[in-house]
Amino acid sequence: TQGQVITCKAAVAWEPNKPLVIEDVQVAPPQAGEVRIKILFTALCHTDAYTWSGKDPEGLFPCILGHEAAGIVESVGEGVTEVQPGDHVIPCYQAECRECKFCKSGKTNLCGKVRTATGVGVMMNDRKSRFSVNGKPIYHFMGTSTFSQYTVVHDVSVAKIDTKAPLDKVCLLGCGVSTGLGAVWNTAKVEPGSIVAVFGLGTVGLAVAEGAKAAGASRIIGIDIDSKKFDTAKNFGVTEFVNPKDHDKPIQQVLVDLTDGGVDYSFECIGNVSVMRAALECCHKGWGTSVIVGVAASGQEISTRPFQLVTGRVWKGTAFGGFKSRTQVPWLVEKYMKKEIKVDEYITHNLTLGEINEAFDLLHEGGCLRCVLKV
Ligand code: NAD
Ligand code: AHE
Ligand code: ZN
Repeated sequence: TQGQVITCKAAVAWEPNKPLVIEDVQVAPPQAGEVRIKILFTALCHTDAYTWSGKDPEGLFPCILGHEAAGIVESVGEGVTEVQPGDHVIPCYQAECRECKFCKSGKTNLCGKVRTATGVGVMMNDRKSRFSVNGKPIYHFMGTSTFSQYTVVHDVSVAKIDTKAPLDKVCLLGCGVSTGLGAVWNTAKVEPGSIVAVFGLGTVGLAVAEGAKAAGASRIIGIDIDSKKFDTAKNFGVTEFVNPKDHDKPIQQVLVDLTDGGVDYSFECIGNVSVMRAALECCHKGWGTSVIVGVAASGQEISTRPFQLVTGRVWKGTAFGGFKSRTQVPWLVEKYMKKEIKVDEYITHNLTLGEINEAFDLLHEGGCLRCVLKV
């Protein structure tokens, strides 16, 4: 198949909010600096649902969504040296070129090399898509487009992993689990003994709890409006639960009262701007740090009294938990293989690509953390 167009099945989002359609999609061969991957497993993340909803300014239609996956390299374009056909890989929506201003700064995991293309659904080389249906181009998404049996990505967006790692599990390290762990370890740098608050106990929030437990946090307070989340959350390290619906006071006040003045670290893992405010304001005066992980819709803005920051609270955000993707995803896979981090526990459902619309329905129900699709 090398050098040839591949026709395969992919789930195409033709329009916002309209059911995805399994189509025969033509996938062009990889050009210079590109890699074509046979995707074997992909999970769904809340961000896929967000873009599908039409609220993401970077969501262009028609497109192929999906960014939490694992597969095997099918072929590589000219000049690609770091992976070859047969390698097991995880596509990374956050690239790592190791040579741009961002990569060389030592201050961020963001990479600038291909970001201008991935934000508008095309490849960097010719600013065109490698996907088409009957000659009509279909946009890429987040530089990954994993809801397809084959996808083409930039070589700077491919993490090569241990061939012994189970792809139906480690696909989760392509987004949600890594993001939550990294938010704690890289962005907040939580110290032993800290009091931590986690807003939203989906996969990302539970991974924050897991990371906080590993970092030695003394109290991990989970906040969710769905009390059913609390039982599972215990297994990920959450030590106390608060349901805002059980209180008349604002949730930030409830937490300040519970913690003798506020938490050391808080994490917003929902994407709700009023919760982001509460997460900042429940932090301890003088040092409390709040990390925004959730993605809020276009047009939404955060606010608080500047006095909150003047008096020492710190507001931060994180993309992919601050992990350098190509370098550290293989390391996260190794940690999983050594049973140092959980992954299997986040998988509540397994379906096939053909059942993707049911999988999205599940994502909106409380009982689903991650649903892994066999592609
Ligand atoms: P999820 O939907 O599984 O989890 C969200 C949780 O928040 C649910 O348990 C829900 O009951 C709870 N919730 C909703 N409204 C609430 C409220 N007002 N107060 C308290 N709890 C509330 O989502 P997820 O897959 O875990 O993703 C969480 C967020 O993180 C999403 O916005 C996603 O887009 C974003 N995300 C960001 C990054 C990043 O790199 N920054 C990476 C992955 C995901
Ligand atoms: N396109 C959206 C923003 C989306 C967003 O913030 N994405 C996160 C990853 S979410 C993964 O589930 C991210 O890493 N952002 C940094 C980046 O470079 O995209 C919008 O609102 O425009
Ligand atoms: Zn995601």
